[in-house]
Amino acid sequence: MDLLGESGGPVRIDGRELARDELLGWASAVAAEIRGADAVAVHATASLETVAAVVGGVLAGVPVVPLPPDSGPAERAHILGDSGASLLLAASGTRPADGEPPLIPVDGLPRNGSERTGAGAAADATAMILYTSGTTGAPKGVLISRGAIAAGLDALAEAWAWTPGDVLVHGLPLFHVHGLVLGVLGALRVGSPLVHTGRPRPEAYAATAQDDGGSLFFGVPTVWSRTAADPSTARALRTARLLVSGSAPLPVPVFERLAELTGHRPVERYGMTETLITVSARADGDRRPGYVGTPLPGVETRLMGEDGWPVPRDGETPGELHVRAPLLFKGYLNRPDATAESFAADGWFRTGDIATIGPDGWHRIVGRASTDLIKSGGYRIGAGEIENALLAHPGVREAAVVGTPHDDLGEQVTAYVVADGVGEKQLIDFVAGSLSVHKRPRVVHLVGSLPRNAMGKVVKTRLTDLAP
Ligand code: MLC
Ligand code: AMP
Repeated sequence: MDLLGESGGPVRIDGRELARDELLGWASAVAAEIRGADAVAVHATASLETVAAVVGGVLAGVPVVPLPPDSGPAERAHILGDSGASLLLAASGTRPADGEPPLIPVDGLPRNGSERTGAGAAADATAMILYTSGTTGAPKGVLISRGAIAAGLDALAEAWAWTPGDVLVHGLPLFHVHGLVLGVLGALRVGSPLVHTGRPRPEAYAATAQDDGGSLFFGVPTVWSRTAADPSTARALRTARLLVSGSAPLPVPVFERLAELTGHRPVERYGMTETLITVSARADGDRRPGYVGTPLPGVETRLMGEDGWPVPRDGETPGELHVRAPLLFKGYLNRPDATAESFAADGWFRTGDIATIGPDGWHRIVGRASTDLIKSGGYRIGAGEIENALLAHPGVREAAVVGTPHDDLGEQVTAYVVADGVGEKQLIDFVAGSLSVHKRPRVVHLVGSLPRNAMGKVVKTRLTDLAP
């Protein structure tokens, strides 16, 4: 099944631009190098090399494993080992560590390959293995099929009236659903030109609106709150067609300020690595602050109570959001236990998010079932992974990690640690030595003991009593 559209505009990443045909010629040369591999890892910097490598995987029908370029050694070794990637695609300067797969220097490949479609691969073939945090342990590999990506992108194109006439602008990381699947494959499937700003800086978005006719803008709430705090930058987005927010809750005051300054009521949408985007406001419809919209075409949702019974769609009673749709993932790689746990007995996917649904079908996300998944700057971060990283320090006896409110990032990673002879800053640096940058605790509280229940389990809701 083909994932890319038949034609389209150029792709610009951080100031370097390629016409679509050149990009596909380059990706086709990548495809020739990797064909037949079980999976390939891509050192996913914000660069044209990353786009050529990922599209090369799509053309060859080889599953792509994007590696966050700042992932620490432990995280990187886990992703490479667990995914079974047999090749590493990166720019020629990159040096694989001992035991890593052999490097294919993407920038050294010719740009004149002739394959353009990758139509030979089946709809249920894995297109991507995206690593994402669970509540405990190391990140899990989410298997996403070509068919799911095609269904998800087509549903979004319809909801957002996204056409080749748009210029898509964003600066999000190229190793998650938001920046990579929607933000790169979306543009290539719909055919709209893409301008990636390197990082999602509001001033760069504003410049693109003015200089390049940017019309469709993607951002996480942190990007939109930084934009709303900078009136002249925000006003430059008046020429846009649609501002889209997702990956974390958009605060109501940010929605309102953005509407006032840009003249656009932002479109909020809700999704997950495992489900792609399932619920969204529409380009031709209402947009309500605090609400994430209605299910996309082909998506069914329901709310389930803790007692296992459906919750009424009265806009007030919260329940766990379940999803059934053609755009769901295939399972977690090497983790049949975790895959089975994430589906209800009747086959619906359990998102772990708590929501309400109104009689008119509008969804509101009100929280998560577990305190152990943190959303900081739109990144999903598992408390357990950080606790394990802290416990690896010889001075640490106990550690508990939670998300606490943060004006700019929504939540920040906050650690409560019982330790001997080690300071807060040393612990933050210690975590940075094994995990990616955004997983470092922002705040470490050294405490005498952790609150525990009669079973000896840490009561995370009482941690903030120790220190806010
Ligand atoms: C960070 N810094 C720290 C620190 N943590 N310094 C000391 N101690 C710590 N604990 C440093 C950073 O390295 C950086 O330095 C500086 O502080 C500012 O960091 P920041 O506050 O994190 O800001 P910034 O780097 O600008 O990042 C904000 C952001 C980023 C919004 C750009 O969080 C981001 O790209 N988020 C997107 C995540 C995303 O794409 N999620 C989608 C998941 S898919 P320096 O020197 O570098 O400036 C998905 C599906 C869906 O969710 O629904 O979409
Ligand atoms: P990730 O796997 O990184 O995509 O994270 C998915 C999680 O992000 C979801 O389970 C939600 O908790 C959260 N999320 C995504 N979009 C939204 C949104 N618009 N509002 C609230 N939470 C969101």
